[in-house]
Amino acid sequence: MTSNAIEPTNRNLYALFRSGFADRLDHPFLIIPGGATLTYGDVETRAMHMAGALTMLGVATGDHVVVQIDKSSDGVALYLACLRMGVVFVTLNTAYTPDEVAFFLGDAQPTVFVCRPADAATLQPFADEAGAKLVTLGVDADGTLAEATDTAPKIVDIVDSKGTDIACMLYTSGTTGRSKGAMLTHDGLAATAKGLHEVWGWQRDDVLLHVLPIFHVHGLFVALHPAMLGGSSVLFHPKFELDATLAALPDATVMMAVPTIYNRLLQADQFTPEQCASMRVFTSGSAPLAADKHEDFARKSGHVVLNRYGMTEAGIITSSPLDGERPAGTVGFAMPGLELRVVDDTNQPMPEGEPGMVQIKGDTLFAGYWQLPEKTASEFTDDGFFITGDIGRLDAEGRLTLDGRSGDMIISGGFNVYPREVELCINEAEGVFESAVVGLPHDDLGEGVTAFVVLTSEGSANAESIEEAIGSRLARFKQPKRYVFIDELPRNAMSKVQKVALRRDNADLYST
Ligand code: MCA
Repeated sequence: MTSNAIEPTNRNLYALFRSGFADRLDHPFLIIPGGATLTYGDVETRAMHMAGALTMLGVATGDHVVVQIDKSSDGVALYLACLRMGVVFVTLNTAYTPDEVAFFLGDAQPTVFVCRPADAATLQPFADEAGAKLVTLGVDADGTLAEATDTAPKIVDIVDSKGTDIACMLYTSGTTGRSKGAMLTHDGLAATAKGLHEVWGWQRDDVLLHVLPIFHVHGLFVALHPAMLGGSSVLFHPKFELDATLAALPDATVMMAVPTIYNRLLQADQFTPEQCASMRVFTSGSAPLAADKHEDFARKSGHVVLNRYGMTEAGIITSSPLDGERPAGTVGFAMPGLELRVVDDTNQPMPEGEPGMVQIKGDTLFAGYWQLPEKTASEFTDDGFFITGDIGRLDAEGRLTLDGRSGDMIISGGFNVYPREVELCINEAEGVFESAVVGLPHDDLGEGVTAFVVLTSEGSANAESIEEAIGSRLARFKQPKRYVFIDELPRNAMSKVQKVALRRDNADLYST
């Protein structure tokens, strides 16, 4: 049985989801391990009251609400409240430091900033600076926003949105190290949700095992959205924890995760075909799944992982088929309605099997970077294709294999890390002359953030002193796992740092 979703006239994304669960308000939606089970009706009612609380805080349609909170059912209700109100939901990685949050608040200029109760005192000055009201939301329905919601009126209307209205804004960094707000529309997110619902054969009685954060595309749009569209249940884990995940597998039918999570399952004796007997599909993305791990996974679980390829700016771009071959190392075929090409420097299609730049055009694409029209324009070709920055090749059937990235972005445990941002911080540390940051093969995280550092002539910096200097400025996951001190950085004739050489000559740093 598939979703009852019909095409509502109101293009508000919430209206689309509701058409999928309207007849299932008593059906379990968020099943929290060792905790409550909330039905679709419970979460919707909470979202209506939360919309009332936000309205009383002065939030209006079109405003930005920035959120940095731990994963919780109230966090989902807050997201749905923003959708219903036509408010732009801007969610931040909980690992971001106050310095990083200060940048996002200044850039996004929210009416309200929702943070964890424990962070309120530290972040209040940054909210004040940005002119945002600060409220708090904890994981046990605690915090000032939760309290306000308990007594706020219900707002039962869903704002009539245009499909081109912005629903969410997610920050993604770039080669310059400056984060950019990717504006995602109701229609764009709806296209991704409907595409995944179709391509992954979503069943209303599916049970999604959800162990990812919901501050990124993967956990929020790729996982939660198709589940809501189907009115399906979600085993809503606060975060990935190996034993809890293994224990939940027999109750689930669908799991989505990053390769690091699957790598860890592979190491567990309890990860067996019997433990996975109820599972229908394991999807993997946000980082490449190594071919050997893909094969190990099939041997251990009896399931062939379904790889897919996505980006914050584009949602899911390609997916391996639900029924059909899923060769290791490939990421499948372009999603329905998406045009994909692999081209050379003149935007001419590459011959079959030859690597080139992946470019895409379609309904799931973002509406641009917030307040950066020139930067946005520079990432599109004259004929309207978005330049992904990823290098790939197509086989005779149109199946995509990714070969890497044209820039030097690192993907660590599924999180994107932009070397320039890290280098700028390290270079300001006492005693450092310059640095180069690269990703090196790391069995658990995929790539380990690694810094090659040249000291000033009288410099006496070391790993501890640099960590001290950058600790409050960069989220932990961005901070180098290793520091390698060298006399000089390898450079070519144009004195450009040769990161390829650093990667080649240090490939086994984490395996020795
Ligand atoms: C945690 N740590 C990390 C990472 N995660 N270090 C590097 N890279 C990471 N990804 C560090 C913490 O800072 C901490 O360091 C130590 O590891 C243990 O922290 P803990 O929270 O316990 O980490 P974990 O449980 O080991 O987390 C690993 C994880 C997590 C479960 C793989 O990183 C995760 O949930 N990743 C999913 C990311 C995601 O959702 N990506 C989707 C992006 P210390 O002890 O020193 O403080 S969306 C996307 O990419 C596109 C659009 C797409 O296609 O999906």
